[in-house]
Amino acid sequence: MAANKEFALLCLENPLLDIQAVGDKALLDKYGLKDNDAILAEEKHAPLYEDLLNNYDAKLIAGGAAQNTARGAQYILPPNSVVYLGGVGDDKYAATLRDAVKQVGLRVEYRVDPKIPTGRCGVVITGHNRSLCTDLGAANHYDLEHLKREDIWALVKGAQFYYVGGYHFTVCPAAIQTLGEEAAANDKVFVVNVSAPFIAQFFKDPLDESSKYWDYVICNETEAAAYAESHNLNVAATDIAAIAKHLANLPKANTKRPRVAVITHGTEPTVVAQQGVDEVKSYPVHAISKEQINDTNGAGDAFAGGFVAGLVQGKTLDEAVDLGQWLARLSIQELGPSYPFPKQTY
Ligand code: 26A
Repeated sequence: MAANKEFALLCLENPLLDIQAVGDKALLDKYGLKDNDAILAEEKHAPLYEDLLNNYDAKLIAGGAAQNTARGAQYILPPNSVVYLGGVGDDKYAATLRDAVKQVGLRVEYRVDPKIPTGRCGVVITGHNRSLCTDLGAANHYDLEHLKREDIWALVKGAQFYYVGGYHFTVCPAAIQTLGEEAAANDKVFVVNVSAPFIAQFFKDPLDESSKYWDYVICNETEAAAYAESHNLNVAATDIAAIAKHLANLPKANTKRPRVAVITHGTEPTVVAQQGVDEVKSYPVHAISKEQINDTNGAGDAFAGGFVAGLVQGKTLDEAVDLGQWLARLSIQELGPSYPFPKQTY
């Protein structure tokens, strides 16, 4: 059944400003970055941001994985469908983010920390790869107190779909658990995106604690492999179908909804497994020529945005996957995790 209430979808994670530039191997090597990865910044990465701005003609673009997804879902859905929560500072970068979300009509309810700057993500583009290096800043201070604040809690209560970006497992697992419990207790839909291999490796415990609440779990092939390894699954790290099946069949709190696991795989077909169903399905992506690709920063977030928008609209699983692939195809033609204007329709 399609949700027709306002702000049916509530998303939570880390609002970041992307400082994105085309780089090269020398730049990656200088900071010890892999060409296609997402990491938390260490001390040695501190000069990266100025380096990108001063020497690589970096652009400032709204980012934060789940905020990109929330913008994507609102891009598709009717006005006032999506609200996004996360922590920012009281600064220029936060103002830039507020401007960017206005363009698609996404409502944001930030926890504003007056003392800590808004988080930023250094994005180094090399070919069709992107390396993400995040200094979380104020995003790291999101807390349960904000989620439980009366006006915010009313939004939580009003929503029927929750989408949590996996990067939030590094910040406030208690908020994630609270949303999971709320979803399971009220038969709402709880969607988690694993978001990065390091979440499956180093934030395994909070990730696993939340797994019983997952109605939908989304990841890509590298996150699936990291999950298989960190959980000692008895399958090859490349056997995406087997990993999808495993994820789909983990124990579940709300037994009224069979879980669905969705694994994207770059230009390879997207793999989908359903709890209790033997057959694993695969769906070809919406291919475009290499020349049409601007960059792949945010491709997975866009997929998730289209997919959850489909869920909110009450579409079938096949249709929701297709909507995800449609939005991903649009996003990779833009600079960074962005969507085309004037708006395209599906
Ligand atoms: C905690 N970390 C590392 C992060 C992120 C992140 N969003 C939230 N938390 N690291 C990178 N990103 C975002 O991922 C998007 C691409 O998928 C970047 O801001 C980028 O927009």
